[in-house]
Amino acid sequence: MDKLLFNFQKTFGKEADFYATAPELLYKNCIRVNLIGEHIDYCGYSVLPMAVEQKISIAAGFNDSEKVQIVSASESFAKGSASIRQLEINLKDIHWFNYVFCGAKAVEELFSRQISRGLNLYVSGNIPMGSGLSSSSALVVCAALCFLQSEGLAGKTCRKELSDACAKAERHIGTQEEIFSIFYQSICLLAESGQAKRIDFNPLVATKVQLPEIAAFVIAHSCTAKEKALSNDFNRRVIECKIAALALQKYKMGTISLDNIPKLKEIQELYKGTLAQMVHQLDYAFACPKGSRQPNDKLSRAQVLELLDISEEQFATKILSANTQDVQDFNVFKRADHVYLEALRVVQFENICSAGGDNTLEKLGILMDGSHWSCSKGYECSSDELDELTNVCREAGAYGSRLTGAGWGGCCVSLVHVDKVENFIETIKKEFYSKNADRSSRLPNAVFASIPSAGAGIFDKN
Ligand code: NG1
Ligand code: MG
Repeated sequence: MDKLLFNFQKTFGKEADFYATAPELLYKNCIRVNLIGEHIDYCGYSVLPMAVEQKISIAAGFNDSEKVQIVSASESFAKGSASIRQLEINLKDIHWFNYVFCGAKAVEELFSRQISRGLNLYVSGNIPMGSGLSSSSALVVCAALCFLQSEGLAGKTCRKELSDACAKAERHIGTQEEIFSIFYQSICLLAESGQAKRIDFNPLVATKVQLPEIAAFVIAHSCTAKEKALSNDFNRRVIECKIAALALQKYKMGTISLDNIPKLKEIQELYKGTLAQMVHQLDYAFACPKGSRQPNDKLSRAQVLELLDISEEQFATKILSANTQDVQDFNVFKRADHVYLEALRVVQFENICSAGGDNTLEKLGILMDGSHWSCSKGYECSSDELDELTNVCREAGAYGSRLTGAGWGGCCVSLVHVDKVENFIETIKKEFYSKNADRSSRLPNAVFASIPSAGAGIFDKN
């Protein structure tokens, strides 16, 4: 920590103001690893993340320039600066430091007022962006904590309110599902020592899930990263889920509510069916009467309009997002199929944890592998490297291994017996990381065993 303060002083030529007087834990934020439940939060379904040790830290100090100035400990990260009167994010020119501006926006929106004082921020952390470990959201939350403090607002909000505000603020960077993707922020803020949480949405509730004592989770980076703000792959999936929900609504009701697009979970409530039954409903809703198309085929834009009985204009304005306007085909069935089965795996994972007994790790591992293949084949959000890495992990003795976070790169998480962690890590170093120079250069930060840890520290005194 001394190093952080030292570097702040070296960079900005004066001491970090409130870091120096603040307790150790201020402005640190943990990251989370999602154990199971991928790409279902924005469909309304619960997910099961765990907070881990790795942290982002920010040292902060006032400046008189009415600017927010941001420097990263990593030299490959550009410096950022913006006037406090114009903390706008240019979506055509996204940089890592925009997540800091999102944190400022969260505070502005939460208290309906503008940031009033310039701030110098020095950011350090050992987690790369685009790792699938919510590093971006951890940065948003961590920055928001700094602005709360600098504006004299610390202690005037609670974790839930702040999670919500941070999640909404991440939309400034083009992530589409603002409100529903709050699980990042929420686990960052709601995590408690030694626990995984089931996070439910609407209303936001975090419920403790006791993991087996012999379970360790090893997180390993695939050495390829994907920043989802830079492509439309993520938002495209969100749209495909919306189309699926509308198609199911149409099949059941004969009409659709374009002004209030239902989530797949609300559709399940409409059908009053189990998750497994919903998978069958998909077959009916997407069956093609003339047999010219299989239910799981891609739909062309014209077929979507026909299925939902809407105009091109309604489609473009009510359903598509800014960066999906030009998309011509939609993989609707496969995406919804993944969502319902993945939601079911989350329920099963939690049930197995609470039942305990024989073969618990084996059972959890099967669910994790199932989740990975569903992400890879059904949601198509894996990558060659992630498929390779998860295979290496399984062969090295993991009970199960899966990509975590949005995917297309980033990390995987593997379930390993606590006594086998060291051996396991040695094996994957040999079988994956030593395969080329780029991979080996990323060690030792690329792999770590997770120690469930406490969430962001600013509220810990209250
Ligand atoms: P990552 O890759 O950790 O940023 C993204 C979404 C999550 C969730 C996962 C997939 C944001 C801010 N994050 O996570 O809400 O949908 O993908 O499960 O949109
Ligand atoms: Mg992210």
